[in-house]
Amino acid sequence: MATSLAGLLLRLAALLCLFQCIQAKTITYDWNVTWVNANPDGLADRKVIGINGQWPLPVVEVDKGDRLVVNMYNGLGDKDTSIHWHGMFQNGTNGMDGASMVTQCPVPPGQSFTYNFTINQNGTYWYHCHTNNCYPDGYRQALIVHDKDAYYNDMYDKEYTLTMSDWYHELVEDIKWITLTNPTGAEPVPQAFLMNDTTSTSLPVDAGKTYLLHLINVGAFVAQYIYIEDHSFKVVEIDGVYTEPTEASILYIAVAQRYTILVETKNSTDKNYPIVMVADSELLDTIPSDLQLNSTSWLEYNKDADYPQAVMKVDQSSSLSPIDDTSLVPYDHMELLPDPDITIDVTVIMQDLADGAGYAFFNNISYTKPKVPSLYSVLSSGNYSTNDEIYGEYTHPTVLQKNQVVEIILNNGDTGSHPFHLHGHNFQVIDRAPAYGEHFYDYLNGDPVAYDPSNHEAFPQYPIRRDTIILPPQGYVVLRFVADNPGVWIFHCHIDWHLSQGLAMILVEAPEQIQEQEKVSSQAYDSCRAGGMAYEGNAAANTEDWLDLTGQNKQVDWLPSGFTTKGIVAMVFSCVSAFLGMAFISVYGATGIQAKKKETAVVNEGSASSDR
Ligand SMILES: *[C@@H]1O[C@H](CO)[C@@H](O)[C@H](O)[C@H]1NC(C)=O
Ligand SMILES: *[C@@H]1O[C@H](CO)[C@@H](O)[C@H](O)[C@H]1NC(C)=O
Ligand SMILES: *[C@@H]1O[C@H](CO)[C@@H](O)[C@H](O)[C@H]1NC(C)=O
Ligand SMILES: *[C@@H]1O[C@H](CO)[C@@H](O)[C@H](O)[C@H]1NC(C)=O
Ligand SMILES: *[C@@H]1O[C@H](CO)[C@@H](O)[C@H](O)[C@H]1NC(C)=O
Ligand SMILES: *[C@@H]1O[C@H](CO)[C@@H](O)[C@H](O)[C@H]1NC(C)=O
Ligand SMILES: *[C@@H]1O[C@H](CO)[C@@H](O)[C@H](O)[C@H]1NC(C)=O
Ligand SMILES: *[C@@H]1O[C@H](CO)[C@@H](O)[C@H](O)[C@H]1NC(C)=O
Ligand SMILES: *[C@@H]1O[C@H](CO)[C@@H](O)[C@H](O)[C@H]1NC(C)=O
Ligand SMILES: [Cu+2]
Repeated sequence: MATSLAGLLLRLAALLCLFQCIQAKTITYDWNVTWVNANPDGLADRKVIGINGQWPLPVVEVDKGDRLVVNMYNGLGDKDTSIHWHGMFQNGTNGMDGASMVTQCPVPPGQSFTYNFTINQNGTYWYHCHTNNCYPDGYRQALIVHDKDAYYNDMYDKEYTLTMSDWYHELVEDIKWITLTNPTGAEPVPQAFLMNDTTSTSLPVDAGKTYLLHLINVGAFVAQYIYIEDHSFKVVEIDGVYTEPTEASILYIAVAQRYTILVETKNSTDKNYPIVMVADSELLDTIPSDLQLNSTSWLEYNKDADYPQAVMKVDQSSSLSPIDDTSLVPYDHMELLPDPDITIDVTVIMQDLADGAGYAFFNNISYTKPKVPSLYSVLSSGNYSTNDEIYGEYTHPTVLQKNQVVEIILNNGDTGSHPFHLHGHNFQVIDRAPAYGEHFYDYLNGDPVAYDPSNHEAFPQYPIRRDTIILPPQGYVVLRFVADNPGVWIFHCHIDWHLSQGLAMILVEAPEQIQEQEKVSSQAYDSCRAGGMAYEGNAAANTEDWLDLTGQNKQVDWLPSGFTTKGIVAMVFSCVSAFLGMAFISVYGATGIQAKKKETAVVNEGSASSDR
C-alpha cells in the first residue's frame, strides 16, 4: 500500500516534470549593433558589424517551441538595418521576417526594433541583416534549433556548428558594383574564404564516436564544396528538413543553404584529418593570383600529431562530384503535392538598363522597392488587398489565395547558377535540370533550356524540401508549396549582389488573413517615421486612390532598342583602353565594336552624368 502510494506520487511528479521540464521558455537578447574591428583572415583589419561589441556574432541556440525575443538597437550611426531569421516560417508573425520594405521599414540609426516570435521548427538556420547589402559586412551568424525528438538524437555523441563564407576587405559601400563601369555585372570577387569566421579551425574529436555537424554557408556570393579527407558521412537534415540518413562524401553548399551531417570518427588517434572547403571558382569572373580558393580545418584527433594540408584529389573545383540534394528524401515522407492551383512561370535574365549598369530580372521586371513596405500596404488597404496592382508593378507581386497549391517554374536565361530562397516556406523540389556532377554545365553549350510542362521527368514521390535551391546555368528548377502561411514573402536570389540588382519578387499570400491576424507594434512604425517613410498606402504611398500608382519607384528605363549589353561592354572597355592608350578592343570582337559605333553618343551622356 505504502509502496504503491509512493509509486503513484513518483509518477505524478514525473508527469508534472513532463509539463514543466518541456515547457517552452522565452530567450531574450538585447543586441546593441555597432561597428567593431576584426581581422578574421589575418590579411586585413576592417570594420565589421558587431553585436554588443563582439564579432564573430553570437550563435543563437534555442529549443523547439521556445519564444525568441531580440531587442535590437541600431548603434551603427550611419546605416539602416534589420534582421531576417533565415528559414523561420514566421507563421502568424510576418512582421518579424526582417526583410526591409517587404515586412518592415529599415531601422535607422538610433532606433530599436524588437523581434519576437516562437520557433516550432527543427534544425539549422541562420540570421542575417536584410536591408540593402548589409550582411557581407559581417552581420550574419548561425541559429540552431534543438529538437528533443529528432530521430538522430541517439545517433551522436557531440555536435558542432561550422559556418563558411566569402570575405571582402572593403566595406560594401566602397565596393563598386551597379555602375556603368561594370556593365558585365561582374560580381565583386572576395579576398578570402572563412571557416567559422577564421581561416582554419580545429574540431576536437575522440576516436570511435559520432559527431553531428551543422554546416552553414553564411556567405554573400560564393558556393563551397566541403569534404573530410578519408571520412564519409550521413546527411540527416537540410535547410530545417530531416532527411533519410544518406551517405555522402562531398557536399556543395550554396550561400544560405545548410546541411547537418553525422560523422563517425576512426578508431585510432594517430592523425588529424583535413576538413577541406573549396570555393566554386566557376562563379568568379576573375581569380586573383593571391586568392586562396581552398581552406583547411581539421578533425583533431591528436593535439600532438601533424595538421596536414589537404591533398586535393583534383585541381578543378568543378570536377568535384557532390551529392545531388534532389536525390535526398525527407524523413517525414511528405508526398508530392497535387497539381497546382496557380503557376508562377519566370525566367532569370541579366541585362543592362539605360544607365549602362547591369541589372537582374524575373521576366522583364527588376525588383525595385516600393515606397511602403508591402506588408503595410496589405494592412492599410482594406478590400483592395487582394488586388495585386496596389503593390506596384516593380515589386513583381503575385497574390495567392489561402491554401492554394503553388508551383514556381524557374527558368534560367543566365549562364550563372543562382541559389533561390523563399521566405515563409520550404518548397518541394520536383524537377531540376541539368543535374549536379559532370553535366552541370552542359546547357552552356547551346541556348537556355526551359522547363516543358508537357515533357518532363517523372516527379519524385517524396520530393526533397528546402528553402534555398540552386538554379543551374541555363537550366531550370520547379518548386511546389501550399499557401498555408499568410504573409508577404519575398522570393529572391541569395547572392546578395544579385538581390541588389533586382532578382526578386513578392508573394502576397492570403492578404485577408494577414489583415485578420497580423499586429504591427507602434515601435515598428516608429522606424518608418524616424526614417521619413510612409507606412500606409499602395506602393506609391497613395492612400486616396489605391489604383493610382503615380510616383511609384520604378526600375531604370530600358536601353533604346538595338542597344545591347555587348555594346556597352565594348564601349566601356574601348574607353578604358583609349584612356590607357592601349589597343585591346579587338579582344571583344567585331560585333561589339559595331554596336558601339551606333551607341557611343547615348552612353557618353550617361557616363558624363554618372562619372563626374
Ligand atoms: C551601444 O554601444 C555603443 C558603443 O559601445 C554605446 O555608445 C551606446 O550607448 C550603446 N547603446 C545602447 C542603447 O546600449
Ligand atoms: C512577445 O509576444 C508575445 C505574444 O504576442 C507577448 O505576449 C509578449 O509580451 C511579447 N514580448 C515582448 C518583449 O514584446
Ligand atoms: C564556430 O564559431 C562559433 C561562434 O564563435 C562557436 O560558438 C563555435 O564553437 C565554433 N565552432 C567550431 C567548430 O569551432
Ligand atoms: C521536426 O521534428 C519533428 C519531431 O522530431 C518531426 O516529426 C518533423 O517531421 C520534423 N520536421 C521536419 C520538416 O523535418
Ligand atoms: C571501430 O571499431 C568498432 C569496434 O571494433 C567497429 O565496429 C567500427 O566499425 C570501427 N570504426 C571504424 C570507423 O573503423
Ligand atoms: C589551394 O589553393 C591554392 C591556390 O589558391 C593552391 O596553390 C594550392 O595548391 C591548393 N591546395 C591544395 C592542397 O591543392
Ligand atoms: C513587362 O511585360 C508586360 C507584358 O508584355 C508589359 O505589360 C509590361 O509593361 C512590361 N513591364 C516592364 C517593366 O517593361
Ligand atoms: C470595398 O469596401 C467598401 C466599403 O467598405 C465598398 O464600398 C466597396 O465597394 C468595396 N470594394 C470592393 C472592390 O469590394
Ligand atoms: C502555419 O500555421 C497553420 C495553422 O497553425 C498551419 O496550418 C500551417 O501549415 C502553417 N504553415 C507553415 C508554413 O508553417
Ligand atoms: Cu543570383
